Amino acid sequence: MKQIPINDLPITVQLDASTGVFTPCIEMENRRVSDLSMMFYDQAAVQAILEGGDRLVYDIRYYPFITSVSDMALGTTVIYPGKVGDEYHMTKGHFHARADQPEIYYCVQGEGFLQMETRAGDYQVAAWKPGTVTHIPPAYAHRVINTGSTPLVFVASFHVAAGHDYAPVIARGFQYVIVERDGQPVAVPNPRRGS
Ligand code: M6P
Ligand code: ZN
Repeated sequence: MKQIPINDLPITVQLDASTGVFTPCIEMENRRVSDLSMMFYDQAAVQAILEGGDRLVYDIRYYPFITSVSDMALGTTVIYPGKVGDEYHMTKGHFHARADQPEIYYCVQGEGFLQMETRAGDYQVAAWKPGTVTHIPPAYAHRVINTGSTPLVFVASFHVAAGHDYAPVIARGFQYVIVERDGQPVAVPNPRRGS
């Protein structure tokens, strides 16, 4: 994240829940299929998309609230509808680099799932629709999947120091992948985990 000046005064931003855009915003990132190339299980489908010129999967917006005492951040993510092979568009997913840091995710638009998994293998999933709020305990990796036909928008609240650890998710993924079968989202065992 950028270096943000300390501000001990209250800050208010205005969110458009249909787009995830809030104003003012400090930082924005785009994530494309190329950024998630290791995350989707169907590597042939990934290559076919990349040969055709890549594709936007989601946007992230951040506002780190830096005070002289402690630093919360606001994030919004909009995951555009689509699939790579039969696997729905999703975030990369991450553990927090700091093992004592939880996070709150709040779905404001769209439908999908939040997958959560500990390093020891406890797997949990929450079905999401607008208004669903999930507390993600510190030890759980977290990934959001958009299984709908419209953008999925969620709000995140976390401590700036939490950090992102993507390595275990790149290496193994989550226990299940969410794929389309007969027009419906279903969870199937992740082929990358082996049997
Ligand atoms: C939320 C927060 C961010 C995170 C983003 C996308 O906005 O959890 O910290 O970066 O979602 O998730 P990921 O980094 O896993 O792609
Ligand atoms: Zn997080």
